[in-house]
Amino acid sequence: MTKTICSYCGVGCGFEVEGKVKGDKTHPSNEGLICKKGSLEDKVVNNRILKPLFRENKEDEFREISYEEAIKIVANKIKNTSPQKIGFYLSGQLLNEDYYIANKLAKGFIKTNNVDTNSRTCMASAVVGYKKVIGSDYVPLTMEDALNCDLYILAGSNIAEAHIVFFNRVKKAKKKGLKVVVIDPRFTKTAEIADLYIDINVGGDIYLFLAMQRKFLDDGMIDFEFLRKKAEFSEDFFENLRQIDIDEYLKKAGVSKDKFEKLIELWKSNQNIVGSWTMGLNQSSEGVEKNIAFINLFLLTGKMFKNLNGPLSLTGQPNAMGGREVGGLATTLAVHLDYTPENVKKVEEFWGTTAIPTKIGLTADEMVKKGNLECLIVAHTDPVYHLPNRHETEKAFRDIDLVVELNAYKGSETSKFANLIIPVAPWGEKEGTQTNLDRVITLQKPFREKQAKQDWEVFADIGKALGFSGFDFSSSKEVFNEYKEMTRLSPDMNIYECDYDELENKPFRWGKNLDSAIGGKAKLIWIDKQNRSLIPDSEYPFLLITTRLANHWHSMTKTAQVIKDEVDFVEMNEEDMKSLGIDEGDVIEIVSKFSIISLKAKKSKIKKGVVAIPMHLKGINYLTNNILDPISKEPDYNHTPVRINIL
Ligand SMILES: Nc1nc2c(c(=O)[nH]1)N[C@H]1C(S)=C(S)[C@@H](COP(=O)(O)OP(=O)(O)OC[C@H]3O[C@@H](n4cnc5c(=O)[nH]c(N)nc54)[C@H](O)[C@@H]3O)O[C@H]1N2
Ligand SMILES: Nc1nc2c(c(=O)[nH]1)N[C@H]1C(S)=C(S)[C@@H](COP(=O)(O)OP(=O)(O)OC[C@H]3O[C@@H](n4cnc5c(=O)[nH]c(N)nc54)[C@H](O)[C@@H]3O)O[C@H]1N2
Ligand code: SF4
Ligand SMILES: [Mo]
Repeated sequence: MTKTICSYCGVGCGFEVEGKVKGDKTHPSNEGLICKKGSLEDKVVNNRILKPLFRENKEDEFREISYEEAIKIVANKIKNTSPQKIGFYLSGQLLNEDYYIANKLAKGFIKTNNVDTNSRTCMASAVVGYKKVIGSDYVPLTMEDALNCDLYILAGSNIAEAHIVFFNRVKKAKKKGLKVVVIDPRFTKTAEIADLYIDINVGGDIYLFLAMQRKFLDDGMIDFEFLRKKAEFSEDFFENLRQIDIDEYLKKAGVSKDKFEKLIELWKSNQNIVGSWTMGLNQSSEGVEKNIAFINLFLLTGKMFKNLNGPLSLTGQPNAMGGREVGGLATTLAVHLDYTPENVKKVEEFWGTTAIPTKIGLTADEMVKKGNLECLIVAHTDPVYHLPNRHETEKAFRDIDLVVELNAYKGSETSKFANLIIPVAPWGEKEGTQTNLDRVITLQKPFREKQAKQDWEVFADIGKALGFSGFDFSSSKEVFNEYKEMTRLSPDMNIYECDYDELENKPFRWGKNLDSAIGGKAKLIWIDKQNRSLIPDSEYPFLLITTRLANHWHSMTKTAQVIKDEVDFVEMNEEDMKSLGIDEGDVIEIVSKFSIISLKAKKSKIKKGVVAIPMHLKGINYLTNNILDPISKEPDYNHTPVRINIL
């Protein structure tokens, strides 16, 4: 029997593999539970890439080359390209060891700061929100806090499909009295278990959160004693709040007075309150503001920095937290250290290098579309599929001289634009560590023969081919041990205390003293509604949002091999369908300013005027707009005006 961890979502369920995959009863994240796609993960074996493939020009056919030749091609290109023209596009699905070596190679030795990850499209708004309010991006709460509090509020988060095992634990906690509120423009499977469902307008969140804050002020719910002790704030905040007209803001939020009163009553009558959010808040042109406005609800009422209270952002990918910790985002240097002259010096000393870039680099979408890159290395992610406004993405990829893809499976959208594809070992064959959404590090162990090198080995081979020292590792454990030593450079990360060999049986939650560390001071920041998104008009009267399904994982390179659930449909409000004369199953065209897609119509309890398409559809981002949040640079995936054409 091999103990390992699921490589899909951020819940990070522990597995036992022996003939089949079972949930590990001793693992703190899942206590033996497992979801369908997790239980089928060991059945994903087809469609592997086993030989490096190369083509000089993107129009040519690929030809097989040797691994040594592949590494030589990358090393030669890097040698002959200025560092600013080289980019690394990483992933919240890489293991800590993969991330660590990629980051060390890129920032420390090739000396490019153009290192970013698909987490930019996912968690970046939460990262910035936390940093602005509590000064660091540590995610202070755990799933246990949510399960044991009195009231759990989920805004823009459909855990029934996206964090399934956690959802099942929430359902159990409900039997013991936990109350649940769901704020979502769709009546989701999560909403089905809610005590209160708030059918918010798409993009209406800040209006609702401000109306709540004004009501907190009117009803004497603000904990000024707590604020004076724990927060920096100015009186202007409350002056601004007094200008908010609750009725007007509720109308703009699309929320009825009755539901609003019920929500306030729940807030008043419950002692311990936890709030979570995912893409419904993050993926927005005002993602950072949505995050701060939500966190402010907890700060204002003193429901922060104490057990069972506060904002718990739910990370989506299995190791997006690890990526944030290692330093995979363009906005951090390494081990949660920002780009300051002192930090650069510390990191240079640790890695035994000099002249590390001193400024943050380009973020994901910018790197691809505005970076004028000559060489881009993509690992464990499919940016051609997942970046917004795909026509622009494709053009940018065509213009990059050498696109290198590290993948384990065939058929990614990025592979269509790659010059070189290097095979790697996937889950089941590779080894290393993963940090789940509440800071638990678990070992991912192999249980099959390895058919290719794993991601970090490829990065290390590139480093060695370039003549750099510091890339001679013989195992994932050696890499982890160097990384864990590096965490001593951070004031709060105590990952150096954990033991690689013990991780197999004893997952390690880092940051046990963190709650007090970040319980220092918060900033109460005034936020008002922004208007940066595209607005529906008579030509494009509907708003498109894009959402997840329980049994598929993103572009489905793995899940489509074992699960046949359909993804080619568009959810619509029943009344909208009726007034347009559309029946369930009719094929209709969804047209945005950027493209057209034909899909089957499906009835849904979704807000009128909103349509939803599964983000798993490979061509989904031909439709989406290219607006980014100005600070987090996270795309506005959930706000594209569209019209419906009946065929
Ligand atoms: N099965 C499965 N699970 C996954 C994944 C997967 O691919 N498949 N991916 C993982 C990853 S990487 C992530 S990031 C997470 C994402 O997890 P979630 O964010 O929970 O999933 P989504 O379905 O993308 O979006 C969440 C909800 O936001 C709502 N929403 C849209 N616009 C708004 C808005 O303006 N306001 C509010 N309040 N709500 C809005 C949508 O209706 C949707 O129900 O899932 C993770 N888990
Ligand atoms: N419209 C719209 N777009 C979105 C979103 C949305 O909600 N709506 N969500 C955004 C979010 S939150 C996310 S996280 C992204 C996800 O988007 P992606 O990260 O692009 O999606 P995946 O399908 O998970 O891509 C993972 C790739 O890694 C490959 N792979 C599997 N195992 C290994 C391995 O061990 N090593 C390597 N090197 N490769 C491997 C897979 O075959 C696959 O090609 O999409 C973003 N884009
Ligand atoms: S809930 Fe997430 S981590 Fe757990 S088995 Fe399912 S996909 Fe894997
Ligand atoms: Mo994500």
